Amino acid sequence: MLILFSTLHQGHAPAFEFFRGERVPCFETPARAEFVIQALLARGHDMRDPEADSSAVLPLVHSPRYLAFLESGWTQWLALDPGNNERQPFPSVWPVRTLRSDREPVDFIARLGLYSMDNGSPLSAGTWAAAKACADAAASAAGLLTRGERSVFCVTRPPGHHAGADFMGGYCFINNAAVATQSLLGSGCRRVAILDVDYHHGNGTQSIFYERPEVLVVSIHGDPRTEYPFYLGHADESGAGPGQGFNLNLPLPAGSSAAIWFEALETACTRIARHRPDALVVSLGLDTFAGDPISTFKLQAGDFSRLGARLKRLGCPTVFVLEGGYAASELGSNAANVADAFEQG
Ligand code: SP5
Ligand code: ZN
Repeated sequence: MLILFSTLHQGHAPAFEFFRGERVPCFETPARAEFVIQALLARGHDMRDPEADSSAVLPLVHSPRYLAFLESGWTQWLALDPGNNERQPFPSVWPVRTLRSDREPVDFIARLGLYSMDNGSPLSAGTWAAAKACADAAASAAGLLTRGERSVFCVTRPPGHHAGADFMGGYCFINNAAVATQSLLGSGCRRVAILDVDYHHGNGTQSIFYERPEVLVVSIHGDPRTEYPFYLGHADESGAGPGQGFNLNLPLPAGSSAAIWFEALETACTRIARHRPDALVVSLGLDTFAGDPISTFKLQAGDFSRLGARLKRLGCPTVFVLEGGYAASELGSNAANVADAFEQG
C-alpha cells in the first residue's frame, strides 16, 4: 500500500498535557509515527512525501480565522515573551453557553480558549507545519485515488478527528479525514463514506459533515456518557437538514470485547454499502487495542488484520488516515496488520 508521510511531524513535540491537575508526559508522541513508519516499511510498503498542497481545501473544512490563528499561533506566543519558547500555552477560559464566540479577543490565551474544546491539545513550535503536512497528505491521497490508486495510508500526526471547523481538541488541529473527503468530492466523487474506528468519537468530523447527505459519517466508539469527548457521539445523532440519516453513531460500553466491536463493525459496513460511496475514508484510530493506556476496548493484534480484511470487502478505493493509538511500541504492527490485510484480503 502506498504510504504518505512527512518528517515535519517531529516539530510537533509538546512535552506535557494535564491529568488530574498534574502535568504528565504527552501520550501523543513523535515516537508513535516512527513506529508506524518502521512497521509499514518493514512489511514492504512504499513510502512517499505528500505531493499536493491542501491550501485551497483547508478553508472548505475550517474557518479562515481559526486557520489564521493556527498558522501564526506559535509566533504570537513568542511575541508575548521570548521566554515562552520554553513554555507551553494552555487555554484556561472558554466561551461556553451565553458567552460570545463571534468576537475574537485580543488576548492570546482568550483566543486559544475560543479555538479549543479542551486543554488537551498542546501547541509547540512546529505544530502548524506538522498539521499542514498531514492535510497535504490527505489531499494527496485523494488525488492518488482519483488517478486509480486503490488505497493510500496517511501516517498523520498530529491526528485530526476531534478538530472541528473552528476548534482544536483531543490532540487534533486540522481534520485530516475531512480534508481527504473534501478533496475527493472536489475531484469528482459524488458520495464519500467516512468510517471512524478510533476509540473516541470523532466529534469534529461528525460536526463538519452533519448537514451533508453526500458524506456518510459512521463511528464506532466508547459511549460518550463515560468516555472522551463526552459531549457528542450519542446514538440519537443521525444528521440534520439535508444530512438527516447520513450520520450513524455506534457507541459501545467502556470495556467492550472484540466480539461486540466486530458486531458494530458489521452494522457500520452494512450502512456504508447502502450509501454506495465512490470512496471510503477510514479514520484509523488504534486506541481500541487492549493494551492502550487511555482506552478500554479489548482488540488484539489479530483483530486489526480482521478489520483490514473486512474493509477490503467493501470494495471501495480507500484512504486511511491515522488517528489515535497510544501503545506506541505496538502501534506499528497493529497499523501494518490493517494495511496488509486490506491489500491481501
Ligand atoms: C485522537 C485521540 O485519540 N484523541 C484522544 C484525546 C483524549 N484526551 C483525553 C485524555 C485523557 C487521558 N486520561 C489518562 C488516563 C490515564 N489512566
Ligand atoms: Zn482516540
